[in-house]
Amino acid sequence: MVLLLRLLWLLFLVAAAVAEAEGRNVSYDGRALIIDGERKLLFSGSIHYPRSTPDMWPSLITKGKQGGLDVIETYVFWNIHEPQPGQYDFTGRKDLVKFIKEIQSQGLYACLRIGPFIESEWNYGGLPFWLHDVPGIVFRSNNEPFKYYMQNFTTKIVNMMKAEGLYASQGGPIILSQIENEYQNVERAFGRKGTSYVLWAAKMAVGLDTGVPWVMCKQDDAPDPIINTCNGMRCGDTFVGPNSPNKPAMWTENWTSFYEVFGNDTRLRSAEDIAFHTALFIARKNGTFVNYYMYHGGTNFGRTTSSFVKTSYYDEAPLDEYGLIRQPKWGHLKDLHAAVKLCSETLLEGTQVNISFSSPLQEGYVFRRDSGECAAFLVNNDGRKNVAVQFYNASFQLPPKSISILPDCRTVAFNTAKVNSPFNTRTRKPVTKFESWEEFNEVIPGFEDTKERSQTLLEHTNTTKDQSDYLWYTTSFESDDTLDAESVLVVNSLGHSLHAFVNGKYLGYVHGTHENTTCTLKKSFYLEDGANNISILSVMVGLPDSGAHLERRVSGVNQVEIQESHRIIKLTKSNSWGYQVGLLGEELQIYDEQGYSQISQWSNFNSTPQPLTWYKTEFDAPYGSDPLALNLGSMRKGEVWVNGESIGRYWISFHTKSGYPSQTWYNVPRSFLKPRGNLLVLFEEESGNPLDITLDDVSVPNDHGSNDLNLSWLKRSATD
Ligand SMILES: *[C@@H]1O[C@H](CO)[C@@H](O)[C@H](O)[C@H]1NC(C)=O
Ligand SMILES: *[C@@H]1O[C@H](CO)[C@@H](O)[C@H](O)[C@H]1NC(C)=O
Ligand SMILES: *[C@@H]1O[C@H](CO)[C@@H](O)[C@H](O)[C@H]1NC(C)=O
Ligand SMILES: *[C@@H]1O[C@H](CO)[C@@H](O)[C@H](O)[C@H]1NC(C)=O
Ligand SMILES: *[C@@H]1O[C@H](CO)[C@@H](O)[C@H](O)[C@H]1NC(C)=O
Ligand SMILES: *[C@@H]1O[C@H](CO)[C@@H](O)[C@H](O)[C@H]1NC(C)=O
Ligand SMILES: *[C@@H]1O[C@H](CO)[C@@H](O)[C@H](O)[C@H]1NC(C)=O
Ligand SMILES: *[C@@H]1O[C@H](CO)[C@@H](O)[C@H](O)[C@H]1NC(C)=O
Ligand SMILES: *[C@@H]1O[C@H](CO)[C@@H](O)[C@H](O)[C@H]1NC(C)=O
Ligand SMILES: *[C@@H]1O[C@H](CO)[C@@H](O)[C@H](O)[C@H]1NC(C)=O
Ligand SMILES: *[C@H]1O[C@H](CO)[C@@H](O)[C@H](O)[C@H]1NC(C)=O
Repeated sequence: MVLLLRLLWLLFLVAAAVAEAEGRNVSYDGRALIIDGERKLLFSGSIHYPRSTPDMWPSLITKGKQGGLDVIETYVFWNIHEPQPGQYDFTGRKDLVKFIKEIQSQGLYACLRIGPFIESEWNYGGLPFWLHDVPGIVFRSNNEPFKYYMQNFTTKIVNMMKAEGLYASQGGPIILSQIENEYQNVERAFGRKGTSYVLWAAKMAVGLDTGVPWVMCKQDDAPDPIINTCNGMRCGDTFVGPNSPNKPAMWTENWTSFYEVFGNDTRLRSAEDIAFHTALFIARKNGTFVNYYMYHGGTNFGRTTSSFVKTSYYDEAPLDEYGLIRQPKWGHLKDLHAAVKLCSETLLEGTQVNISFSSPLQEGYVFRRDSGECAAFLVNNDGRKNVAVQFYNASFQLPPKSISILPDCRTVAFNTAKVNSPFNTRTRKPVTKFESWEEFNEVIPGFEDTKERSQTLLEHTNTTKDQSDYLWYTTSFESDDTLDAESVLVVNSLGHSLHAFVNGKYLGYVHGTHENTTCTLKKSFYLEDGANNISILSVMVGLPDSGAHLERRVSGVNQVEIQESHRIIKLTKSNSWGYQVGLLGEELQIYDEQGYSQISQWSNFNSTPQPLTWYKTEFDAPYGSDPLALNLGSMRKGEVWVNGESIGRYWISFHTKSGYPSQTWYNVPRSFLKPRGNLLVLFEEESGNPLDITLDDVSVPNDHGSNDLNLSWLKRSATD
């Protein structure tokens, strides 16, 4: 008997395991995604795997799940996975499979936005730079070379997911995939080739046979069976809707904040505003899928940002840069999700009746099922006035610009403007001060020191191949002229910044902005008799990521002249130019253990900072497990490495309109550290002073707790 029971139990386990491994049926109709025959109303959050560290992934996903997410969304970042054609890298922060498996192990769904053009404030929009040099290539158009590489990579990713059984059709978590990205924004630039490219991309993707639906975001004419989805701030207002009655209304990017660039102040999007538009999208547009972009932004490590984008990414999201819960945003959205979920069966299976009130500024959306269940969304679009509305014989007060959610058409479970979650405040306190620094001054190359030569000024990115932010332009010219006259050196760059030296002397520095990358340096100097030497360091702050024809973008120095009282000497065409890609320190990799010891010229830093200087120090890991950040408030512009890993570019000297640096603190993941003797290296372009740098502990009180809205009473009455 016992044996028989055991046998039966064993059989049951085997059957359960088979059922587990068996695929789910993911499809859709005009109302929602359908998983195994059931319509779903899904909340999704963007968390990008390379913008955090693998040790953070489990807790980020857990906090998303606790916040009421059903789905985790990520892009796939082509240029970190295929740095050279056919050479792939899926290790460490690039371990896409591990990330998707973590989502699966926590019982959530995944949405894989392959692109492979992704924009995403990511270097070159995610495209590998080597594509630029493929003969005859035109990006994102009906162009054979581009289509070849796009199909090659997309296939690689799909096959990788299939091999690991990660599509829902195979029993895995991936319920949706995306091909291309906001293509409609640029489509017109390609004429008929744009239209045919969309058709090709759709056919190619569908042909990969993932067994789950594909979406195209911001592509109103997405070909069947691909679902067109909305991106933006206000899809409840702006979305024209699915392009077929058989497709559901989905919002793939609901921006929780804004991406930020160096030189700009932080723009905040309030929890109330996010909740309002999410509820409006669900009520007014029949929305059944909302993805928050970003739910966790994280850090743009190394040189991964696009032009001028800050190292910290969407720090204002529900989970901040360090993965700490940001209140009240996280809690308010969690409450919204709970309230909407109480309505979800009524929304998904019921029919909609609209109610009108005496003023058009108020709207009512009522969903009813034949079985009697009823859910209502009462909307007040008036941004200033509190309004009372009569609804089903009761009176409801609606605060300005708010939506009340009534899962039973009688009781208000949630109002988007009433925040129950407590506010929290992030604190940072210094835990490590660096007592001593060593410095190494970058060598300023002259024309004679360079190997690469050209009669003309070369385009910056085509010369560096994005192996470095830095490109030296050097030249030398004879002065046969009257001396002692003041001359003016004029250097124009198409982007992004430059430093100029004449005869070994530093003349100065200029930079452009995210909106206008062009910059011009004008500085006076005295010509020497005989050979005069000019060295210009052109600097980029990430490649562009948006717009048509990324392959044609140009930057770097495009004009150099010397203006004297009676004439102008143009050095642009007539002179021979010498080039050096990157810095000496980069070539020697002096930011890592092996590299820095190769430099014998390290000297103790006292107190007079010079431009273009490397600094290094060592430190022990602070106790505890709180996140850590470097306070670089005393520095100006450059890049930082910890134990050989770049934690990103910093830029303190580019102040915002209100007079502050855009970003003062820079994330140092604990997983980059060892207990003792960590190597910290900075390359400083201007003349920041490292003596005031501190390593700070970052925390928020009560990271895990939130005052949950107790909706258990409603759960009962809604199903009564
Ligand atoms: C999947 O589900 C859809 C909708 O419920 C249904 O039409 C379709 O036949 C199902 N496919 C399979 C293979 O079961
Ligand atoms: C992609 O291209 C590489 C060569 O770079 C080739 O080895 C591989 O088979 C191609 N993969 C696909 C899926 O076409
Ligand atoms: C940065 O600020 C400028 C000037 O205020 C503004 O025009 C621009 O849109 C902002 N850029 C971003 C990316 O926020
Ligand atoms: C939402 O769905 C209902 C059917 O339940 C339909 O009557 C209504 O027109 C839809 N609204 C929109 C904006 O598509
Ligand atoms: C309700 O209102 C929405 C938006 O105003 C409209 O698109 C929809 O068709 C209306 N639904 C019904 C059933 O009247
Ligand atoms: C509202 O009140 C009227 C009169 O008392 C009643 O006939 C009607 O059924 C009520 N409506 C609802 C939705 O309760
Ligand atoms: C880019 O550089 C290559 C040499 O590396 C050259 O052949 C090509 O013409 C350059 N392209 C552009 C657009 O400047
Ligand atoms: C310019 O560079 C050449 C070669 O390195 C050097 O001989 C010369 O003295 C330099 N001129 C000045 C004015 O520094
Ligand atoms: C961009 O900046 C440059 C140099 O500062 C200036 O000459 C140019 O007019 C600006 N362009 C625009 C479109 O503002
Ligand atoms: C929520 O409220 C119900 C009664 O309304 C109570 O039984 C339950 O303990 C509460 N839950 C929490 C977590 O406070
Ligand atoms: C995303 O949600 C926010 C509020 O949460 C809302 O303001 C915004 O309009 C939404 N985005 C879109 C595209 O609707």
